[in-house]
Order: sequence, then structure tokens, then C-alpha cells
Amino acid sequence: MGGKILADGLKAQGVDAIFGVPGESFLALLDGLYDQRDTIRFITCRQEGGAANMAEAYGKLTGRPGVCVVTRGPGATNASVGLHTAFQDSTPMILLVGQVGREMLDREAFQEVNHQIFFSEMSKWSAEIKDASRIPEYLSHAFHVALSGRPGPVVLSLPEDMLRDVAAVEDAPRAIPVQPAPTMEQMSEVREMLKNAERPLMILGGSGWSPEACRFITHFAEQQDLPVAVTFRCQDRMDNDHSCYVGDLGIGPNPELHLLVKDSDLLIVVGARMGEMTTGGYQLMDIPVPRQKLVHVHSGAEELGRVYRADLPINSSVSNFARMLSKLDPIASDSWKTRTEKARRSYETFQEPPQAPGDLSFAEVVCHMSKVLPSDAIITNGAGIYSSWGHRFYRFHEYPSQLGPTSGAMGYGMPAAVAAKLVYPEREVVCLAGDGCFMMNGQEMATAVQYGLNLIVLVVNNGMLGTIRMHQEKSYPERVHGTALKNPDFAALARAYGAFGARIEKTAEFPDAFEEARKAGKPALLELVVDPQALTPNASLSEIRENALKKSN
Ligand SMILES: Cc1ncc(C[n+]2csc(CCOP(=O)(O)OP(=O)(O)O)c2C)c(N)n1
Ligand SMILES: [Mg+2]
Repeated sequence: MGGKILADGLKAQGVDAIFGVPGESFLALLDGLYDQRDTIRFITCRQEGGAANMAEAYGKLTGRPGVCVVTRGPGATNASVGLHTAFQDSTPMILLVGQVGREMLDREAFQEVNHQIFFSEMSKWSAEIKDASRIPEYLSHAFHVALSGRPGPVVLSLPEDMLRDVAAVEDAPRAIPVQPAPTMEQMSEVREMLKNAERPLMILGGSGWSPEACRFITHFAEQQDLPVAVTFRCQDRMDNDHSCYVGDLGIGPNPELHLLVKDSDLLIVVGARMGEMTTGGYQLMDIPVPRQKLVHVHSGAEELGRVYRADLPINSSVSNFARMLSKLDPIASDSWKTRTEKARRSYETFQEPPQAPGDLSFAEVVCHMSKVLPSDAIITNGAGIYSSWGHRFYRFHEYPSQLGPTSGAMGYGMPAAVAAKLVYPEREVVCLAGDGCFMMNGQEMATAVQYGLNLIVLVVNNGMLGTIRMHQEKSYPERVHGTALKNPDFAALARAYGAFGARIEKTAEFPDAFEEARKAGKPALLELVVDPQALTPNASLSEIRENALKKSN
């Protein structure tokens, strides 16, 4: 039966967890998965957006495709947010979607959506399996596509009657992804360009990383005091305590780090696309020819030369490049060392918590967490100004320990935390969420409780969609509209789910409450009541408005 062939095929690919919301369109697949229930955990989520985000986070954490299964139409459209994140974040993922029976296709049958067309913009490949005997072929291709080159999401649409068809087929073996590697000549050229550079900077980001690749790159940087920055939400690619680490490019970056990028005469960009958020709206590097000499290393050939014309484009996976880099002879340069030390001092100064209005300083809270959590703790977040406080004041140490959507999707943190605790039950997992962000997938707290996944959520409650309010104050001061929130009692809501819940109003209350949450023996939520004035680490709400008014007068 198709459903059984598919379930067996997923097992053969090494799948050990599937995130989904059941639908009548794939009963036969659920039946197939019943036989594999000892190997493949089925995590029943409360909304397909949660399920798809969990699968995406699983892909980020393991480097293997996260698998999500949902029903057609409404299930598929709900799941699309996770697909979009997987696409923008280059995360391997497979979405299985139940579909109407083959005999009814294209009549706009009940809940019918053409999944191939719908997902075409946000998947590497989307296909419909019309013949059960070809399931192994489609599955094999799906895993190869998701993992190869620039990784990403793949969609397989499954007509329900196909899943009931009988066929005698063999499972396809586990996919072995093909990853490009640099040539020896390219590596010599990297060394030559570095030797000739006075102000080099390495920038790490994108996907395809591993602890080993991080070690190789760190070692290389360390041997020659090379400054290393990371891109938006890729802060765990290097130990933030390392003397060569000079900070992250992203939303609300250290202005001095921006200057460092602009002032560099050589950028070695490893794995990153250098997108809009990382470059402050494409301001750091000229398009199409950057002023800085550019070595651009990326696993997707199509990404090289797409926006920036590199002096040395290298089509390579991060792992292969990092390994080759570790074999290059170091280059000694005192001038690099001085520059790196200065940039490092600037990073450390930027991390000092500023004075913020109100009784609860979120910066102090993050610094406290950074101090007390073990180096392998995993921090997740979605989108909102609160996240930039997290990015600025937390120090990451090990890879992988950061799960954030570079797609900027709200509602990511909670499901990502569920996936993190499932993949690494022994690690501590903390989700940072805004009051807006949490409500987008807060229902997955029920999933955490159901599976005993003892994560901690910090809900930063400022009573508004703060990011948008900030933009309103900047662009349309005194014309605030549609951004205020009347919130539930978050701590009580957590308790209603069966989790631990507490409300914190003062910085000094946090350390004890956090310890209580860590020891709660169940999922926990701490609501942090922050002053709406404390909008950004750099300026209060009123200061942002006053500046805008001054400009418009
Ligand atoms: C799914 C989704 N919808 C809308 C947005 C636009 N958006 C970006 S940040 C934001 C507000 C987030 O509010 P909250 O979680 O309370 O965080 P805050 O900015 O207040 O810290 C909105 C609406 C988005 N990024 N993602
Ligand atoms: Mg908010």
C-alpha cells in the first residue's frame, strides 16, 4: 500500500520524527506510520504552522531534512510559513501533503489546492506522486534535492487514493548529498588574496555548518588574528567569547561593525548570501561590484554572482571549505591583530546593558541567562524588537545553539523550542518571544506539555507589536494605528496548559524565577512585563518619536 511504502521509505532515509496535524487525506500514511511507531515518532501538533516550523528547526539542528505532514488546502496553507522560512534559511525540509483523489483532481474538489503551483515560489522542488510504485524514486529525489547544493524545502503532494494503491517495490537507500568542494588552486588564491590584504574580515553565515567546520574556521582565524563577524541570526558559528569574534550583522547592529565591513579591503564570506537584513538593506557592499575584494563561498552555484560579483567565487559547502582552509599555512600580520582587538573591544562595549526605562531591564535578563546557562543551551526566537535585545546581549558558544528565522517570521520561537527539546532532550532550551510573537504559535505549548518537553519560554510583554509601532513612530509620528495589543494573562495561560507560569515585573525577581522555571520539571513560561518606553536598546519610544518629529519639521 502507498502509505506503507512511504512510511517504510521515510524510515530507510533515517527519519526518526515527523511533525504533523492528521487529516483524512492521508489516513493510509498514518496507517503505514503506525507500523513504524517505534522508530519514527509522530509529533501531533496543534496547528500546521507549528508543525512546519518544528520540522524546519529540526532541519536546522540536524542537517537532515525535517519532515512535516499535513492535509491538503487548509493544512497546506497553514504550513506554508514554515516552508517559506526553510526556503529563506536554506534549511533541508520535506513537506508531505495529503491531496484529493486522482480521479477528482482539477475539479476544485473539497479543499483542493494545486500544491505544485502554490508552493512553487517557496520550495526547491514540488511534485505530486501519482503512481504508488514510484514512491521510492520520488522520495529519494526529494531527500537529495533538499540536501544538495543550497539546501531547502521540498513538497510532495500525495493523492489519497494513490496512498491506498498496492505496489511491490524496494525502499530507496538513504540519500547521500553531493556537496561541492573548492579546488587547490582556489585555496591558494584565497591565501594569496589574504596575504595582500591590509584589512581583511571573515563573515560566517548560511546553512550547512557543523561543529567541526566551526572549529576549523575558528582555528584558522585564531592563527592569524583575523576578525570574524557573523550574519543575521547565525551567531553560533563561532564562540562569542573568542578574541577574534567581533559581533553579528543584523537588525540593530553595532554601528562600528558596519564601519568595519565598509572599511575592509577583503571580505571572505563563508556560507552566507549577504541578504537584506545582514547588510542593513544592501548598504554594506555595492551591487553588483563591491568596493571590497570579495571571496564568496556558497554551496549553491546559482547564488554566486546573483547579487554580488565576487573576485573569487567558490562553489563549495561550508564543511569542505572549512576543512581545506584548516590546511592553509597561516599568514602573520601585526596590523590585523590591532584591528581585530579594536573591533573586539567595540563588540564588548556594545554588549554592556544600557539604562532602560522601567523596572525590568530585558538586557539585564538576557545577560543573566547568558551567564547562568550552559554553553550548549539552545536559544530560539521569532520576530520582533525583543529578539534584537536577545541577539545583542546573549553570547552563543557552540554550534548549533541558535534557532532564529532569517525569514523574519513571527511565531517561530515556540515550535522551534519544541523541536530543539525533542532533538536534544538533555540540553536546556529557552524561547524568547514577544507578546505578539508568542500568540502566533503559543498553542504548541500544549505539544510541549503532551510530550514532556521541558522548555522555557520568556514572553516579553510590552503590550504592542513593538517593531511596527517603532516604524510608525519613525515614519508617521503621532499617527499610531493598529499596533496596540490587549493580552491574556500569559502566566495563567501557561498554567492552563499544564505548564509552570509566573509573571515578573522587576529585574531583581528574574534570577530566582528563572531557577524555578529551570527546575519546574515541566514546560515553563515567564511573562516579563517591560515598560513600553523601553522599545530598543538605543532609544526609548518617546525619543524615537521626538527624533522623527524633529526631522519632519
Ligand atoms: C508572520 C508575521 N506577521 C507579521 C510580521 C510583521 N511584524 C514584524 S515584527 C512584528 C511585531 C512583533 O511583535 P512582538 O512579538 O510583540 O514583539 P515586539 O516587536 O513588540 O518586541 C510584526 C507584526 C512578521 N514579521 N511575521
Ligand atoms: Mg510586543
